[in-house]
Amino acid sequence: MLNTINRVAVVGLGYIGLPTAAILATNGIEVVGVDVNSGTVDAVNRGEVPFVEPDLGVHVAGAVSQGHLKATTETPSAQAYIVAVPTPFREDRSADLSYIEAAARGIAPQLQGGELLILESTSPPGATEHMANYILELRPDLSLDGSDSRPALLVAHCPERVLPGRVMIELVTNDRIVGGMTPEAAEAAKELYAVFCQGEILTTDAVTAEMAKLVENSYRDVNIAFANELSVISDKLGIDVWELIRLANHHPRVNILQPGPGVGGHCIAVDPWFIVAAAPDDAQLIRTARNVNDAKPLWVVEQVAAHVNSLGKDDVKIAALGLSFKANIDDLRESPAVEIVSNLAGRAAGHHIVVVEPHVSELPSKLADIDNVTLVDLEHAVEQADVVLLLVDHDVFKDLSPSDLGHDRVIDTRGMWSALAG
Ligand code: SAJ
Repeated sequence: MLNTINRVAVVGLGYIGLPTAAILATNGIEVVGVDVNSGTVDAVNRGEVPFVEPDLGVHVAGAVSQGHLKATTETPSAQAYIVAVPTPFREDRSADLSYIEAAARGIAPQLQGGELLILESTSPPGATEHMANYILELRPDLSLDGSDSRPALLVAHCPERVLPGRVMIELVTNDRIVGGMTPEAAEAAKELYAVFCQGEILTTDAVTAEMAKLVENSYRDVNIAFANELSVISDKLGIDVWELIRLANHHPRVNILQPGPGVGGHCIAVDPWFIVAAAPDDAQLIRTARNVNDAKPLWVVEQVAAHVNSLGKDDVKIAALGLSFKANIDDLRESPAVEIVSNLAGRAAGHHIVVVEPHVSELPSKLADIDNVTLVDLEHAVEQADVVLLLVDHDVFKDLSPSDLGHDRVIDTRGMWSALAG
């Protein structure tokens, strides 16, 4: 059926929507990207990418210059729609589906029946059904199954699983889960993804696909929480946690992840809460893991504050290396590094924090107005720093070494230098 699909609208041109639009377009599909942000739309139409993701720029520039990809703020008519908008959580940690509803309001007037509608946004169980019902309320002349002679829509959930920093590779190579509101919808979505996905495409129902995505990220969150808890225990016991994990991982069935300053990003720190909200009495391990990881930035702040106090100086200079939520990207969303610097600045009011983040040109709003925090380049940061606080293991920091910097002034929250030494 999908051999006939050659025009796709991708709603939401963010970290997932734009790569998906670009890869479809470079595989010959006519793609229209839709975004509420006219700056993003203009950038894409110039063939530019408004954020850092390796190889994405080449794909976007190529697709735009070949005329296969263009962007607009108005949802056009298309044979298939891919919705890739944010699903943040609210204050009470329930999912905010308002962006999905807004996308659905844009799509609904364009529908004639027979279109494929795919929700890619990470969603709580039931969100795809919610989107389908929301559209059918706006368009009671359509249906999901062709009943009462109303033309059918094919609605599916296809969660993305790509790793920021490797998106253009993993879009092609990862296996993919496709959950349909009907088996026909799952098959149709499978055919569309087969245009670029070389991994296995596994079909199921929509709610299982929603849950599979949440479970994958919770699995990782729980395992990172284990590593983070080990780092706190090891510190109490005077053990080097990096060496401990390296040794334990020699066991053939043990593979402990790496402790860090906390878990950031918009996925792993968010998605487990959707499971907790769906089953609050039962999701105990998942909730505890979230709390362990959420507590880690404050633990780092306490460590640095204790170190600063031990120096007995009034104007300590702290060089904080890295702000993004993980290595070699510019994404500062939910970044534990930002939280640590902001908290530390309040705690160490008389001291100065110089921040190095080679992937951004200005401090994020949370730090921009703090007097004792400035963004500087690497050389200026470390040369006179009393404390060198490594928050992100960017490649550009790997040339520094604790022996050059002086071991007694280094706090390495990522174990980067320990890993290089080991
Ligand atoms: N982190 C650690 N220790 C580790 C691994 C990660 O502290 O051993 C931290 C990172 O520094 C970062 C956070 O966890 O702050 C998340 O990083 P990540 O690399 O684990 O994951 P994300 O958020 O970049 O991408 C995840 C991926 N999910 C899984 O690996 C199960 C990706 O495949 C998903 O597509 C993505 O979430 C998403 O969009 O949901």
